[in-house]
Amino acid sequence: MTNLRPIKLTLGETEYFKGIGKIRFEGPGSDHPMAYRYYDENRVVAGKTMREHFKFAVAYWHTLCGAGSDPFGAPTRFYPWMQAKDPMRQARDKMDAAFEFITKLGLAYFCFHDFDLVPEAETLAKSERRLQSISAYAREKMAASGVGVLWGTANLFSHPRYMNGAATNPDFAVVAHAGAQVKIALDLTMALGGENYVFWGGREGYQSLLNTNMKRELDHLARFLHLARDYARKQGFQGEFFIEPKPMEPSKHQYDFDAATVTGFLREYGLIKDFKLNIEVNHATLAWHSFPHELQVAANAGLLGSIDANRGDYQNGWDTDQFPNNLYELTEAMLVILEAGGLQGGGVNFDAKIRRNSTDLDDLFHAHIGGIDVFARALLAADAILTQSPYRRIRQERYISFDDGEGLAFETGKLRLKDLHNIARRIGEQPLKSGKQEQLENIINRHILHLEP
Ligand code: XLS
Ligand code: NI
Ligand code: NI
Repeated sequence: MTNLRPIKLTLGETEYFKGIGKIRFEGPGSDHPMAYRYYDENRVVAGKTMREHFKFAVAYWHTLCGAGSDPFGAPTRFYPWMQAKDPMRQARDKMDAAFEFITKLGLAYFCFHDFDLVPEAETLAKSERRLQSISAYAREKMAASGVGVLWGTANLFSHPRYMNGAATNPDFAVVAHAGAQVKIALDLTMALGGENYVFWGGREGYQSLLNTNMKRELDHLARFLHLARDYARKQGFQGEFFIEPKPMEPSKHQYDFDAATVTGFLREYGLIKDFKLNIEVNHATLAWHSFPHELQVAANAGLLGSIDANRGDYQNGWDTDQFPNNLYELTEAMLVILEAGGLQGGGVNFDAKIRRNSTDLDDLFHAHIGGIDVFARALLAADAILTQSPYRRIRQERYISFDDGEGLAFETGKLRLKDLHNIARRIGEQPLKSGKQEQLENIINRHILHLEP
């Protein structure tokens, strides 16, 4: 399922981003800062349009709600859509700004947490009414603009009640509250025709093993995911469920540590058929993996569902969520995505925030345009590498000894350990074979610098 409806510029009562029109593709030669140089949504690459490859989404939390505060300082951005005193008025203003922003970028999707859309109220019942009211408003804006929901999720980490976790909280009352919130968020996602639903286990983990029964908490997490899946499927939800791995922050240790850990968890608890992975760049690097590594692990298991695009910082060890700008790294990532046959159900969500001292309205545009263009360039480069360079052949040739004869017999399970012993004695020490890493690195460099105009 891909939203291919035409995207129409959709303003509310106020135009928030005055002076910025619809961002258009102008080609690599353009000097216009508010234009795409590489992202041409209708251009077909490797059998699909760029729009279909990426399914770019704006992250409501960072882009519409992020005001620049950090643990050391107050907000630095006072966006006009954050000013209304009445919470529902403010929610509608924010949504007007969201649709203006998304449609000016010409994108077809957004992603949200329940309480990005409205502020959480004092009671669950009141929060639910607020969400129903904004849902009706969102549906109007979506119908007018053609924009859809890539995925929805529930914020199970900000409220103090979740300080010891949500589904893995040692207190059942909190688990029940989390369940209620997920039910409401699933209802909302379905009401908005959301294509997928995400679980990021922000505080599903521990601060100290001394007070933690890890096995019991993991059992609860699995039980909780089973309940959520059963409920949504019963309501007719056909989209994908994604787990978003992250090793730590805010917990010292997060149970969904990385792609391999989550894959093992899903297998152990019988969830592998209904859940896939949402791989985030900066979470991969926090786990001491590269982004392509995490993508490849997900792809190996058939679980490459979606990605959260951002980047970390080479010197800082935390989730800085900067906008992507590294063409070399993204080209390696696009190689994995293309060879895996693309993302299953998901797309590219900009889970990225502008820096605290980026305080102009147009900074949001520069950030997204840059991120979108670097993905488009990476796609073009990766496609060229796969189709016009010796990249595939070099890698394939490293494994040529398994293509026939005894290597093939090993691969297909026809040899015993004793056979390996006999074979090794017979063939003796063989010449060394180069891994050709530098040659392959040069191929990437050549193709990222050598794009046709
Ligand atoms: C935080 C996560 C979060 C999820 C959605 O690090 O990336 O933003 O994507 O809950
Ligand atoms: Ni994320
Ligand atoms: Ni993150």
